[in-house]
Amino acid sequence: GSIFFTDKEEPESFSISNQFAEHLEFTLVKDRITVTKDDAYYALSLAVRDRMVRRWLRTQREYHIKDPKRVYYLSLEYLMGRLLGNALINLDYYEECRELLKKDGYNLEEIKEYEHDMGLGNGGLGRLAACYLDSMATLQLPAFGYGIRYEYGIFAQEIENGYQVEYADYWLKNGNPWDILRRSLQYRVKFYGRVEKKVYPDGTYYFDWVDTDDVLAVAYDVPVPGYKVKNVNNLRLWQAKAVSDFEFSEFNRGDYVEAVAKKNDSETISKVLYPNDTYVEGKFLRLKQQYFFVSATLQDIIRKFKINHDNWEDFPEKVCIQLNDTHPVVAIPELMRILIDQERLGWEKAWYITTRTFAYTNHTVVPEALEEWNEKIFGELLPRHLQIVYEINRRFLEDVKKNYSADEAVLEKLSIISSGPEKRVRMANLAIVGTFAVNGVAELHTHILKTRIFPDFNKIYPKKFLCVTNGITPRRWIRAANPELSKLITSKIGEEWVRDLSQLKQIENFVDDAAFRKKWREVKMHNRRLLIDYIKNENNIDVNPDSIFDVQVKRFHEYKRQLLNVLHVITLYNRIKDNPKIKMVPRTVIFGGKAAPAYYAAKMVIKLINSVADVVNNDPDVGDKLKVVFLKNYSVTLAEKIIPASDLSEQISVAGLEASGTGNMKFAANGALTIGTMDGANIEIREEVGEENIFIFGLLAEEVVELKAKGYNPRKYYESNPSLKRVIDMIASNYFNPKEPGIFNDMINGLMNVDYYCVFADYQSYIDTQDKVAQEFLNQEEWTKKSIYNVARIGKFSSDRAVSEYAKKIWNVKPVKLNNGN
Ligand code: 26W
Repeated sequence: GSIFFTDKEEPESFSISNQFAEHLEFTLVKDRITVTKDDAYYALSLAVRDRMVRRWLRTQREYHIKDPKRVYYLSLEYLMGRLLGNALINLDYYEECRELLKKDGYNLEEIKEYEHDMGLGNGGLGRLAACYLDSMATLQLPAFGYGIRYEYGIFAQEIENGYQVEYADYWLKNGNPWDILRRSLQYRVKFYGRVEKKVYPDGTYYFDWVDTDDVLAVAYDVPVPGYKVKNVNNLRLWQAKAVSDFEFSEFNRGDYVEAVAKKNDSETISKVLYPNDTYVEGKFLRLKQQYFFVSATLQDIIRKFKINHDNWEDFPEKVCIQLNDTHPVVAIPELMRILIDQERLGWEKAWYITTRTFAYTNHTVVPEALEEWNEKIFGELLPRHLQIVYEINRRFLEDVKKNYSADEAVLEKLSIISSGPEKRVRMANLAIVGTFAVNGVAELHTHILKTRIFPDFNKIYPKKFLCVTNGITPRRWIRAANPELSKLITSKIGEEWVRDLSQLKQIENFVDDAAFRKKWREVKMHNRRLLIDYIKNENNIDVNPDSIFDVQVKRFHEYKRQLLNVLHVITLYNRIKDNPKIKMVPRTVIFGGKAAPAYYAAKMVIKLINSVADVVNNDPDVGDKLKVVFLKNYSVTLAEKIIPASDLSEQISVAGLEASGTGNMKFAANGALTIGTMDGANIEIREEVGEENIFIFGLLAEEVVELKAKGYNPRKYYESNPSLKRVIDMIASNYFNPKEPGIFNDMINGLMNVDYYCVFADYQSYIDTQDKVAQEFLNQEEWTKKSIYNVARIGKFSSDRAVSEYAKKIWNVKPVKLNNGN
């Protein structure tokens, strides 16, 4: 007999109460007197983790025995949020657990609040990775997430005097009950050094990467439970550790303490998440993070492959590696290096294997976000990889010249190395050349990739470019975040919708049921009241519960145009000031989001919002007709509070720049109507919900291009539109910032002279559409119908659909069902 529970057919089931108590006493060493709420959170999480462990082990064992093709999802970011509530829901144990805790005198809802968000990501890309983990587990796919265990996640945002101020997010300060250290899983990662050519007596040769400065990668595993299935997948996060057994060089032997301390510097590699999205800094440490992550991950993947296989040709049949943007693209030359220098395969064979293993997802067309590494930096840190990249490029361009007619200009655009005074490694070009599939994240985005960003690549590889429209997990974003709506839906159509979101279609049958619509509104009001309390606590603002909850929450970026939203707010304010007795539909305009710490223009938009809020919220003429709320420190957890309470979802990027958006999907799935441009997935949301159930405005993507081509003059709009002129003049004349005159001068100058993101061009169309929104909100019955249609028709945007498409069109992986035991 085995001592392991995993081996028992019908292991005795654990009682959560017992295990909760055991962890409080034995793991945390607390008693009735010393126990805190945070202890309760920690002990409960460990008890819930215990319930996952057997499934987790069994899942990994089953994948090992069945040896199916596996997919490895490589991402520098995972915005997981809190894990306790999600684990309970996916284990189908939430209610039972709450009741058991109640008997012990604990309130689950309250305990949950002690969990610190796992915020190891910036925004869209990081949260998408987290949603996909949930769907991959739910679809029972043999999938593995890999990432970095940053000690500091995305910074905490405070607002001081209206300005964003950043604080470090030391999320591990009270420990983390969810990840487990794999004590024996450590890999050596090499940096720097030089390449040595070693020649055999027979004249053949190979390259050796020597005199390197090494760091260890240690594995921490996080369980990823599927929804109501036995599969528990794994997210493996690497932490950097100094090599422990180093010898002192002749040179520093004298200074022992200094030498040991210096070795610890290598641990800074996993210290902190880079807080920019859509802006590349080109920092050494960032490239170190990327290679550290990729090297450890490939070593782990290859170790697993070798357990069952000794023929490298099987590698692409057994392994698919999905690269989440270009951040892990150094994996391409790294696999080449391993195959050629270590496994001693020839170039052609190594290239054949490599290009059949990797697939790449592009997440942005914003030019500042396309990664390029200065060749000197790249070559200093990774000398062998630079050689390999050059050789990949040489052969690629050779091939293009031979098989396609391409002039010098086209060759320069295709080249992985940019020419010019400062040579750079273009990671997107490397990604396209080194993979078998490149996908965009929405239809329009894919179209723009093919026609505008990479047209020459698309000509060479017409079948390589695909679209997989993004999706969101209905477990977190509906079932967990909106329990009241979930109950109402389930009362009508059962609860299968949670794993098959297309079933929401059935609630269309109740659109004409006035009692159902009333309940629908009651749910929204319930959620609104929770948010009202939160706003009162946080910002001390009294919000009118009958106002339109008009919400824009997302990272701050000029292309997302929070500024356009502010111009609308000021326009409304002016209408009130002109006629304080005006009858208007009350609105609460809510903002949330972080700006990259070095992104001055975005930070000034935050300051403007807070300045406008100060004036508007304290003006007695305004009353409860209009309120402006900036909620600080937007996060996954805050999103879960805000989105279910919203009526209007602001998705107002300048057309052509928002690759997809995923917030847009979360809002619609919770019954908010969208006001948005024809950008990203908004277009597909419109297609699904019907044009009468969404508010579309503004220039189309092609119109933006045309306007710019013929010479866009924002001043013309300013001069010909009195309402716009008045709003801009107010900002310029320090109306909202009398104590800090001039602070918005740069912003105003930018708008008047360049307006790169076409705020002025879309202003009037936006205002008109907002007026239409207000009109339609007056008719609550009709508005409720539209809200129901939005939810009923949102099925396409489940991450289950998105992940199934990846599995079929790109990965070629199939589910591994787990049924035995518990
Ligand atoms: C190197 C700095 C950096 C960091 C992150 C550059 C770019 C990024 C991301 C690619 C930015 C990002 O999160 N893009 C968003 O990806 C989402 C998921 O596909 C899309 O829904 C958003 O439209 C896109 O902006």
